[in-house]
Amino acid sequence: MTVESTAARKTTRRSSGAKRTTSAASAKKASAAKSAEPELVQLLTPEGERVHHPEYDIDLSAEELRGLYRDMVLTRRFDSEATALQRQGELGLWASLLGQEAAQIGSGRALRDDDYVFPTYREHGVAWCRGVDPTNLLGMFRGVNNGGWDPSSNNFHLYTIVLGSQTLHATGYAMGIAKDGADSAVLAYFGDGASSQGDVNESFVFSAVYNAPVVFFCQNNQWAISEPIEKQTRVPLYQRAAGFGFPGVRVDGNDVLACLAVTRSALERARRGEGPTLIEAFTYRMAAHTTSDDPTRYRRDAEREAWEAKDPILRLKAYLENEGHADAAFFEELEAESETLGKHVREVVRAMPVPDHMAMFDHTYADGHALVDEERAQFAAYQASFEGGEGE
Ligand SMILES: Cc1ncc(C[n+]2csc(CCOP(=O)(O)OP(=O)(O)O)c2C)c(N)n1
Ligand SMILES: [Mg+2]
Repeated sequence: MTVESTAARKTTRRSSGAKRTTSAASAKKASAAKSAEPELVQLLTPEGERVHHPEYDIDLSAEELRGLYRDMVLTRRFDSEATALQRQGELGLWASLLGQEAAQIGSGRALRDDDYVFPTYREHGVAWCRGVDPTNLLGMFRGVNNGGWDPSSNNFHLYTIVLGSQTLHATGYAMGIAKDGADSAVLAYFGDGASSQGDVNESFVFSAVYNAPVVFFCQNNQWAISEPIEKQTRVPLYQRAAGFGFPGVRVDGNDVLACLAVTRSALERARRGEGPTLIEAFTYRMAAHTTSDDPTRYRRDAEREAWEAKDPILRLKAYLENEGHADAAFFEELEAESETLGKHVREVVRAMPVPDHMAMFDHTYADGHALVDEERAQFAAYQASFEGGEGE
């Protein structure tokens, strides 16, 4: 063999090696791109086609499917009624859940009665699943009470407006029930914006190291008022769980079946003593942040329109119809039930008693307080300063 030919062979080898490297690199790149695409657990496509998932699946009867549909329709009706009441001046404010019905009904229906829920201020669908009278949610938004209900009667904690704080309450509660030896679990809701709060990250640390039976359900509705998700995180939110040492999963938040299956599985895991799970429900806030917000100032109509095609109610309706699981009579009855609910909500809100202004001082401290007494006296004098003495 000549020197040239050896050199030539070497070159050939090198060049084919280089080729291999190139194709291996591009394959690696392609697979990295693929794995960078976060997996979304989905059981019902936006077109209403049933698909299967190797890890999460669910077998529901036609009646159960109709039940989920009914929950979503009535929740949406309640919500739109509340928005209308605010526009009519009957409520001071409303935070709509429009678009998030599947995330809330799916996760809410995964709960057992003895499980405990810590909501934010937007979980009207979960409240519905817990059997909280929807009109109870409206007192605070009308400004006639402090937003109270008895959390222990439905295992549904009070609405929490201080972002993320409820995840710590949930973690502490979960650590407590674990010490009691109960096999129930805790479900804590929060938003994509709240995921940046220290409280949420602290609750991840505590729940992980104490193996607390809590499921964190993050509704990533893509916006925190006017801040887009890109301003909250550089990685898909569910992937954060790995850094704390527990599983995270991203579910199609507009797919009620997938939300039910994934939440049920995470709650079961918590009950078995295997610790927390982070569920990221990938969804969209179709309405404004609250009735005080104008989303046209910071987001495009086209974005909302793209999500309208993924509507959680329409896709289940398509599935029910295609499979013959619901007939025209079912949809008609539900429409009538919806009307009745709307009327009931309007009547109850308008009849809510106007509280005695002085009553706000009554329950600040159980045993009274000198400062509160002083404030009470000042406020009484202020009221008396108006003509008629009532401050009206
Ligand atoms: C600790 C705290 N900081 C700021 C606010 C004001 N605030 C109320 S709602 C909100 C955005 C929350 O966004 P996200 O967590 O995504 O929930 P979403 O409203 O989208 O359901 C902010 C900043 C607050 N309530 N609490
Ligand atoms: Mg949000």
